[in-house]
Amino acid sequence: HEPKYLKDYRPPAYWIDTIDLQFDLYEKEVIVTSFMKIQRNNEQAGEHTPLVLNCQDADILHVVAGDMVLLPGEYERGEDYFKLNRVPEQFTLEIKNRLTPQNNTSLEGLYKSSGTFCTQCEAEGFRKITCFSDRPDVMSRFSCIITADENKYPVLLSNGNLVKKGKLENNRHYVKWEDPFKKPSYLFALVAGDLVCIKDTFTTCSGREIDLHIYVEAENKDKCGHAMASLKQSMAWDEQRFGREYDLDLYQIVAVNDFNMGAMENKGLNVFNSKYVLARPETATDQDFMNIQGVIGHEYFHNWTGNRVTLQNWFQLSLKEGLTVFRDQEFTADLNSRAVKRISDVKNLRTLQFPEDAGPMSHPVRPESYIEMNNFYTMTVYEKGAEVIRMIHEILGREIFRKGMDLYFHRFDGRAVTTEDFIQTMEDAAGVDLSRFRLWYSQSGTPRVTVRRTYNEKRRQLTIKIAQTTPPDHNQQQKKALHIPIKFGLLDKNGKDITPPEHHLLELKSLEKEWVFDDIPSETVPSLFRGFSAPVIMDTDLTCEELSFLMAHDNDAFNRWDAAQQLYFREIDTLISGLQSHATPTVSSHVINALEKALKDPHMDRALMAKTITLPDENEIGEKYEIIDVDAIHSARQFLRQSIAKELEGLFMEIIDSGSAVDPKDLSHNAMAHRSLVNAALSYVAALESPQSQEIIYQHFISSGNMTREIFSLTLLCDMTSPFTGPALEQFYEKWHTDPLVMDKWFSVQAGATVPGTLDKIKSLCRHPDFTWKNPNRIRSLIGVFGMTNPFVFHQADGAGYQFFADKVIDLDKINPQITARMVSVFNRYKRYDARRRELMKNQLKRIHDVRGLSRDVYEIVSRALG
Ligand code: DPP
Ligand code: ZN
Repeated sequence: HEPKYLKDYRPPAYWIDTIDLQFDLYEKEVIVTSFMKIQRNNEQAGEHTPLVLNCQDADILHVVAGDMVLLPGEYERGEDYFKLNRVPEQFTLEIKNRLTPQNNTSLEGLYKSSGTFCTQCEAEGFRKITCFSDRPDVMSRFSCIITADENKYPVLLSNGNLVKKGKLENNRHYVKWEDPFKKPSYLFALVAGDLVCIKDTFTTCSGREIDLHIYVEAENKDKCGHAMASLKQSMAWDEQRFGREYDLDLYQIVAVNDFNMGAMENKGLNVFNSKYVLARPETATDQDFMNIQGVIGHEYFHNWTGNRVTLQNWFQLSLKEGLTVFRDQEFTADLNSRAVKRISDVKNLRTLQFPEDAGPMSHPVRPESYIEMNNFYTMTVYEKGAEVIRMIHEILGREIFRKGMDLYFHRFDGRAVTTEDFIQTMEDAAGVDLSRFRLWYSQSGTPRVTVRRTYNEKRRQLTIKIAQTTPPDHNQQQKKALHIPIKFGLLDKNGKDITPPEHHLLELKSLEKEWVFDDIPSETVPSLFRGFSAPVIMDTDLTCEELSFLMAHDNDAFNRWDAAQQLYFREIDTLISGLQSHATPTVSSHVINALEKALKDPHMDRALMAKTITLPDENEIGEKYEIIDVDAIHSARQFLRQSIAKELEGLFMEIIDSGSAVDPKDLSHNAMAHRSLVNAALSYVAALESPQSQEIIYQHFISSGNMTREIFSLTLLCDMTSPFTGPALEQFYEKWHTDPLVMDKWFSVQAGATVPGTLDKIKSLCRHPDFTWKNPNRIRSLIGVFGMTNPFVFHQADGAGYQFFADKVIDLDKINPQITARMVSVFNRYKRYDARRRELMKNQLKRIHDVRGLSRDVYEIVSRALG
């Protein structure tokens, strides 16, 4: 398990200009024939440089170089490579090999999902299909012939355009696909199955008509409307916002049930986890609808940021992912509520990326080494990477940023490039110096930014001192000052914005800096990092009164929400200290007052109101502490929730009653916003734990009319000890047991409960006939939810949660290493718990580490955690 290093990158010794593939698909095996035109890269290699191709699991049957048949002794075959010691400057190479996709449970390379053949090649899966230079800087023109039984596999797809098809003997048929665009092997795709096709078209800005095809299993035919509408929205948005037009005449999406990731942007043939395609209001929540729109957009936007301009090597992953996440965030923000989108993204970043960046897996946005590339599809590369792009956007402004993007596409279309190329282009387009800014790509860790004020009454002068520090970690012992953009505002005591126009953006480029503002009235309140303008942890000297004021008056919606969050954190912190010293807890009146004011605000958007009244979750709260006291956090949060519920019950009931006015099938922003507010109110009412409140939730459950209401009320019922819980779970099961995506939710709500007996329940659910270790969505919905989002049960003091989890990790690694590596990361932060839990978790890590034949994926995570 040797690491690869960015510093060792060299351009390839050989180019592969074209590759013509043929796949003969049979029930027991697949025969792959590959015909490549190879050309030496004279800048890197000479006549003595061997040709080395990546090759894993492939059973080689036949090799022809030029017109010579090579016998096994005439080529070298290692565990993961194929080698020819002497080759001419230009030659052709044909390799025939055998695969057994039906035994491939890793879901990487060619595999079968519910009877459909499909591929997943990113990052390094193409080498599991055939021998190739499986690296993104080798770009080739691909063609692909597929032959298969016509009854079992009427649909045969690959990248690009269909150029030929016909019948063969023995009831078989064939197709030939050609992709006119050169691409790296990670963008290759093949699908063969018995699927139905939903068709539509899109006319591009230059008037070309593009065929849009979505392929799904027949029973899902009526669940594709939203995905198709989202695809058309994506195509139109990329034209309007970035001037990018689609390039092929056909865009295909296939939904499969078994998929490790969310979706994959293969050129002209996206393969999707069915979770991000299929939706009807009865089966999918409003959040699912939003996620589908976002992921369809994300994969579509990759056509320019990723496919047309691709990566020089995998260390550059954020070049396409950070940029494409930024683009999909903007897409969602432009089409829906910008503030709601920003709040969800920041919450996600704080709950998942900040901890990653403070733990053993911490790495820069551009990592410097990896053992298994799949482990670096991280929150840091994706979400922090998107924040880095967003900061550039903030510094340059929208128009100059667009100018930079145009130049980037102009310079690098058809090429494999680096994050440095991107930054350089932005500098050139904008005429700015981003030399210090580049540190965001190379330095890991979350900066802490401290803000301190002094006000001189006499001179009416406000001084704001801002300082930054990033804690040292295994990547860098000494951290440098980053270039941090701070969107800024000043509010006078009536809430009027009095920001001097030249100070809407403060740029901190040193360890500390002071800004002095003249002629500022007393009681002026600053608003910092508006819209969360940089991915930092901020520490201010704002009082609770000032936070309540910002919550009511800031003209930045994100900061209004964030002020509420800070108030909750402070309150919970006080409650936790109280619990730890056995004092009688009480909730401060200013929190209740601030909430009441927000709930009575007639102008506030309901979706924002829902976000504002929702308390931070237990993982988010834990993040604030050096040593995480899971029990105290759970109790303090519960206590706060119950106290708010008791004080404001009347208001919550009014909101719940108003919910019946909304059509459950309406997917407009207003309807979704209303439902999210009703759910937030229901959650408070559930906290009352009275027989009446249980009755209200149950009534809500049986009369729901859509999945948003149905699953939320079921979640609340599962989290209480109530006579309604069992019957509700049974009714839900009866109604939905034939729909796998809905069944995932049924598993999740039970895995996330904090009532006594939850761990035993989860153990028995592992033996449920509908549970399977072969389906990533199912594993994530039960084991993933338990490990990642249920800290109270996972960290139960006797270590039974850890033991169970480690047992499952060890078994699952033999089936699907990629998913297992994700799961095992829950142990990464064992040092953040008390001595006893720390020891218990460490023991499980050691136990996993010592398993014979552990995958590279899991080995890398576990050895870093222990290291
Ligand atoms: N399919 C994954 C994504 O789109 C990896 N490229 O992010
Ligand atoms: Zn992506």
